[in-house]
Amino acid sequence: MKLAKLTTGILASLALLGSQTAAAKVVRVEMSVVEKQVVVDNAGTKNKMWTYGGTIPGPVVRVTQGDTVDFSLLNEKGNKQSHSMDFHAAIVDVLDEFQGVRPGRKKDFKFEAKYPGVFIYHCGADAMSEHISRGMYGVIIVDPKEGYSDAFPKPDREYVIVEGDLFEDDATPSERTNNDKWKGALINGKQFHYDPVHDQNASMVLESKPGERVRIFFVNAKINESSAFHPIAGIWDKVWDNGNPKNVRYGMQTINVAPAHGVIADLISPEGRSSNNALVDHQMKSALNGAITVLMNKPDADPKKGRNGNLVL
Ligand SMILES: [Cu+2]
Repeated sequence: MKLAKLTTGILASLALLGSQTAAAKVVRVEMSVVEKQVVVDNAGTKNKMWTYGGTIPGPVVRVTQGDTVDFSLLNEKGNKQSHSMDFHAAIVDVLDEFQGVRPGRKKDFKFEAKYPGVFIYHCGADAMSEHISRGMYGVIIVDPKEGYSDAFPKPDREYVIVEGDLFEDDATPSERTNNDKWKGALINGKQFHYDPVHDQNASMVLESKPGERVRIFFVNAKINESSAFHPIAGIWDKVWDNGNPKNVRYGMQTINVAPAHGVIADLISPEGRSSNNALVDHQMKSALNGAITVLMNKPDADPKKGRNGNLVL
């Protein structure tokens, strides 16, 4: 999903703040809340979901450390619920900026993205467990102001993967809170979204060329359970906890990602041969109910996938 494509309900535009702060920008981000039926698997099954902009996850917001996000949330007329926006990249007042917005109303607030990393955003309206597990979450990437370096190299490909919950449509807020009526794990909004091995209806996989550095921006949007993020047949070359270049770990097998947390994880496939990885939540309950993503490393990899802002397939 390209930032430039955010025109359906969402508009992101950039404006220079002034010559004094040439690097820092004001980034305008608008989102609408849409309550609708959303397809949650590759077979076309629909569930009653609540969304930012009509998709699960919502649009990827990408700014640079030091930028100011100038944000508007429109809760569309005709929606039944109040909704809100909680950017984990913001340092503000929970009783002010993150307050709920009633249907037909709009709320604006600004914040400076002070820390680099990969952060979740989500709805915090009551009951939060229902709003998040019906799909109200997304990712904001804050690129470090220093840019790339030997310690934080530029990747060849970038993909965003968000793991979320799927509950029975009629699960109540308290059932969701207790993880009752849990049905499966969503990867970017669908069970087995990129896994034709476990789901014959799946039509997409992530791709790279042999030897490329593939960077995964991973966020766990499940409401109760951690994710055990592991690249089957590979080792994470480097992992940056919270996506901050200062928090580096080397040669990791499985990364524990708490609910509402994110990591950047880099994978480098063998050079000179084709190979495949399965990026899984190694908790079997999650993996076998939807949280498996196939990454194919092959010489004829699609040149567009994971490049030029194509972060979400
Ligand atoms: Cu909400």
